Amino acid sequence: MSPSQQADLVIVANRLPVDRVTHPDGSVSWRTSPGGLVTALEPVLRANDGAWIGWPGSPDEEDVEPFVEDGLSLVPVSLSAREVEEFYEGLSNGTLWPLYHDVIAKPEFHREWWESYVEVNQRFADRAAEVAADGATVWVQDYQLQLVPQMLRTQRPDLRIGFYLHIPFPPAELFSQLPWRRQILEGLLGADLIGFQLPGAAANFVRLVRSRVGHKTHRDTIYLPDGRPVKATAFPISIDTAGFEELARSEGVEKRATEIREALGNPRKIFLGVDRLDYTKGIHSRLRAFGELVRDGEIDVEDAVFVQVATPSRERVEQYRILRDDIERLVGGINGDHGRIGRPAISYMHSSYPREEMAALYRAADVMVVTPFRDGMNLVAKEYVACRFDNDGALVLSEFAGAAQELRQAWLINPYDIDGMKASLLEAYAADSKETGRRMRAMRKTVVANDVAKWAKDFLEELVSLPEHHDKTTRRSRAG
Ligand code: GDG
Repeated sequence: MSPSQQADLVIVANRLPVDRVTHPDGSVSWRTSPGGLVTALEPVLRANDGAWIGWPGSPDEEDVEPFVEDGLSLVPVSLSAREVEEFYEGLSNGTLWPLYHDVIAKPEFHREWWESYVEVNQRFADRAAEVAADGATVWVQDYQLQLVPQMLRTQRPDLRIGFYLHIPFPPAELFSQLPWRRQILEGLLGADLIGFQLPGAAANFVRLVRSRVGHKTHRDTIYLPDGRPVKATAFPISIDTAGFEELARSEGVEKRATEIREALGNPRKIFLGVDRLDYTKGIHSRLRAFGELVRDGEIDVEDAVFVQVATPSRERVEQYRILRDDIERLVGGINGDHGRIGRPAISYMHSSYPREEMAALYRAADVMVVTPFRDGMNLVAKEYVACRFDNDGALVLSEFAGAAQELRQAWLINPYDIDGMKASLLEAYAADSKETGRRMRAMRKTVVANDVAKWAKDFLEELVSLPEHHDKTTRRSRAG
């Protein structure tokens, strides 16, 4: 698609898959930020004259024209500094994120944040309405854009509209706290197909629509008063499994994994945690559990080390700053009490790394520790499995991560139960290669068979194959 044409497939996401870089002379260039989503959608976008609508990632008053980068048509939506504060950091990450994750942190409700959310959603919907060709498929992503499906349908009833929620969808008891609950439900119902990570989330949504909006439902389908059906069902997301495995097998990564082990003093076992620094991820609890095992003499710092990578995230949001301080205090305390010269109990990095370094860490780690209190899926757990082509390595995984529904052979834990977590960490630490191999082989089968390309294909095939709803009064006529 050239910037002036319309697209048959449109992805609408909060972020563009590129970062805007402004140089000292004022010129602008773009740096690709390849994530799982773009890897999955790139082939379909190329095959379907696709376009991607999103925010380029820095507050910016002036509009940037659509452009083509590496063969992908990108349509930037700008946000002002105030909108970043109110729509993005505010309603998206200060209200919806904690509300949808079991209220682990207290959600804040501010009316001016909501107004900004509505305005920004409208801007994304307007952009999509301009860019989508007649009868095109539009796929809206995630919790920042839940009003877009309905806003878009009002302007363009000819479109096929899909929506995918990457985070959990909460039970009615929690969702009902939201002052704008009805608007969100109605916003989502503008879609023909709404995808969730897990069947439980889809069931929460259908139940809420029945009780709060009053529409008829049957299993995973909602019937709107005009007869239009909306399907709400689970499509568990995944990763580019083959891509990760290939990277993990590369000479550079293998060499780097050896270097990492050496730099850590070649301990017998390496525990690893890799997370965005977020209070949903259970980083503090897992480090506390590990610290207690060291304190109790169950684990010796001469034998084992815990490597924790915490990627900087949402640093302007107060709760994230508090969390960072808490974790750093805990790590300092544990290392101060139990570390020896050249042998810290925990090696902590507040930093982000290239994909190659992530793969090398996964290769170097004997026990991968993933302990969220609530997580839509958790891709880190799947990436670890994808990189273990040697069928070795132990995965300790919270039962509250979506991934636990598929990776049943992990050591499943309850992150609220510190003693239980300690027992599982010890078991995984002591497991022999026969045991880890048995578990890893089974998990690898799952992750190889269900990769992100299959996820995208399953969703889009379902979306286009849904029976067409003929409502002549609302169909858009191009000729007229
Ligand atoms: C949301 C949902 C759902 C992390 N640090 C670095 C880095 N990462 C990459 C990981 C992984 C991704 O970021 C994190 O994905 P998760 O799934 O673990 O978690 P969220 O960011 O919370 O994602 C989640 C996901 O959406 C997809 O639907 O699974 O439940 O919360 O891919 O590898 N990558 C690089 N450097 C880092 O320092 N290169």
